[in-house]
Amino acid sequence: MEFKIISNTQSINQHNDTLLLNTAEAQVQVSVYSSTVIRVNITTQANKPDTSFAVIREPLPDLSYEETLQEIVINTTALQVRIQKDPLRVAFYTADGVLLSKDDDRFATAWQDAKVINHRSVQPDEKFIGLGEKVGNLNRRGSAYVNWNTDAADYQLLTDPLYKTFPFYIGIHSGLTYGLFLDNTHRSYFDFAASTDNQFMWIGADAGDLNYYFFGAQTVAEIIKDYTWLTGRMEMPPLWSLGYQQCRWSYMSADEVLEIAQGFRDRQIPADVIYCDIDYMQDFKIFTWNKETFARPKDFINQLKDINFKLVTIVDPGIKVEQGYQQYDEGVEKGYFATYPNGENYVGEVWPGRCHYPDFFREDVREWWGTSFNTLTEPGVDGFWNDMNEPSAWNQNIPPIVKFGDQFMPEVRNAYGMQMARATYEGTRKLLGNKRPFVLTRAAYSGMQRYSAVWTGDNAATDEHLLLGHRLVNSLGLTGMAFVGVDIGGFAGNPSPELMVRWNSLGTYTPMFRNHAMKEADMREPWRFGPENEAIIKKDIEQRYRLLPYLYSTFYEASQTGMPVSRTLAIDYTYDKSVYFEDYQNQFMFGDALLVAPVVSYAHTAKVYLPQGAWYRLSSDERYTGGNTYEVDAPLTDLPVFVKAGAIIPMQNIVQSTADAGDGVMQLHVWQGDKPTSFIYYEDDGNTYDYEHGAFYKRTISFDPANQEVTICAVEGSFVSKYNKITMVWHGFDNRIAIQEVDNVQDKIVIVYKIQ
Ligand code: MIG
Repeated sequence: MEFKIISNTQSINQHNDTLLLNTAEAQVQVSVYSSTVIRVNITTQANKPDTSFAVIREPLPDLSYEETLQEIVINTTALQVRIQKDPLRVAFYTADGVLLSKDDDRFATAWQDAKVINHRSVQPDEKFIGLGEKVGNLNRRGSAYVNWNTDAADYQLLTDPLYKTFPFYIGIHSGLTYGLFLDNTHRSYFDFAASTDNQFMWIGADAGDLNYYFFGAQTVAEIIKDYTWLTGRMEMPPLWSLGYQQCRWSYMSADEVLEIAQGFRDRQIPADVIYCDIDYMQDFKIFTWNKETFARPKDFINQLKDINFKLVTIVDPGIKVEQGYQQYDEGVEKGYFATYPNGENYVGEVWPGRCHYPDFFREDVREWWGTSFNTLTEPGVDGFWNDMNEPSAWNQNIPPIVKFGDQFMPEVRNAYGMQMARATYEGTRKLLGNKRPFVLTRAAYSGMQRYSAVWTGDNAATDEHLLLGHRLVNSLGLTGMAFVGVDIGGFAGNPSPELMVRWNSLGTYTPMFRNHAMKEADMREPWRFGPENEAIIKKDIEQRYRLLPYLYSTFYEASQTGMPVSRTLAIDYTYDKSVYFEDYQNQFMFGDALLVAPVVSYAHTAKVYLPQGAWYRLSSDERYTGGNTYEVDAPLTDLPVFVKAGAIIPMQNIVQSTADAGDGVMQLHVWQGDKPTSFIYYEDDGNTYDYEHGAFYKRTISFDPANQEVTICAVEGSFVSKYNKITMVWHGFDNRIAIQEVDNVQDKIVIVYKIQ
């Protein structure tokens, strides 16, 4: 095996925005994207085209550096990049010279044949968070992971890899933060000092460049903001996709879909979305409808629309090998499929039998795929679920000689699912005109948030999966994915009624709230668990609908700053050791104001850690002093949820779906606190892209404890709010709780409430 470590700098040049340092082994290319974002690309193929699936920004046009005998220094207002010349070593410091992160002095960047490995020094108190959909603890120190998108059916608590690749982590030490994104789609490796020698950590990839972006902002939130500036942010999701979603593998006929949807309306359990899993198709042929069981798709979707349900249908990448099937014929004729090196189309087996795999890396193939959705959009499907796009071939290996265009499968596998979901998004967006499509994907790569929501694949109906699932949601949030769901109830197996109730109550506080079960599982709808449990499930779904104005505004924040909706406490309480303890690591903030403590189904009390500040139990307004742990009641009827003192939370009355106009009253809840707070309320039509042209309604609401005042600032945007009245609901303002109402919610004026 050939082994090399990067050695002395032989030449230093500047090419436009990039500093080029040559050693005998490689070229080191350094460019500055912003004062807090630096790219370092260590490449052995300096002349190959520079492309990325993730990055949507360019470096700053000019770069300046200082050179001394020993080193090269690039200064930004926030950072110092110090590159030692002999041997070449890269280090990042704050502007005032405090070390953030650097190469391991001995091994730095090294190669074993094509494999590139970067060894980095580790600080004694250093913690690591991130990497997206990865099992294990919030603090990843001591764990090692591989990125290789995998159909991880039956995954367990320590299974790695799973479906997605987000090679981005955040390091925390000495009261400092930094982030590192390794933009390389080959199989990649992250070892967070998991080796017995814990003096260093290493990251690497089977081949390709050591192409990384270093983030030096000094809060986790700012690092996420920079990472999503670099890789893009989500658009506003359709409002209906934030409602309750009912899925199953599969509702077997149009009649059954309608019956289930009607079941929600009959029982007055709010819901917005129902799904068709693979059995709606004819012989699992993508873009077809089963001729018998889904004979008249338009009729049945219209019936769903009449009762305010949206339909989401699944698509897999595998195109059935069958002459006369449109997508097969077109794909073969145009050469749209992945091939062997001799030009034959690769064949893998999945649901339809023998299949070809579209080459989603090509623009013409993505366009073709996108237009194929007309058989779904034309009858009225609104959401598009992308499964099996790791890609899966019954979980068998795809031979490494399979090619997507010029590239072999191992080079780009980790981005295949992303390109499929991108094709789905771009195509359906065109087909739907001005309406927002909802796209959901299982496989993903960094930047996925620009096109699609994700869910965490085939979990199981166990308490351990409930806890792990929410950690996955929170960790995905650190890597730009705000719109995330897990199969509520657990995909495989049958939840006990207690687990179903408990998991559903956590679903209320999960960015995407979808109940899903596998084929062999018992029916999973809210009314399958007896009347008492149904009542609790209904109440928790109703709570989701009450919170929608808050949730939608929180998604707006995600679209503007990349801040996730479900936030590990490590974002706001980065240096509080307790948030990393195994007992508390599952807790999270749902938006800015609500702290949620997931609880297993068999426990009826919970040990909860409340970070510093004051907190109120949402269900009782009982006040708690933060910086402490508490043993709190956690009956199945009342998941422990706490409100941060000073919080401002807009709510609404219970509606049966997001299409329901409601009573026109916004309930603006404010909890007493001793620090000034504010909340950006955001609303638009929830359905179209008109918000991009000013048709939104935005107001900053602030609470001033010194003057005991709540101010609702003037409206920005041209959209007319659906609420014609605001009701103030005060919490913790002893004896002064009074409900006040105001009618002029549309006015472009400042409303001030004097409390008392
Ligand atoms: O081979 O479409 O993760 O959500 O229900 C299984 C059937 C294929 C896996 C997905 C799951 C979906 C199922 N799919």
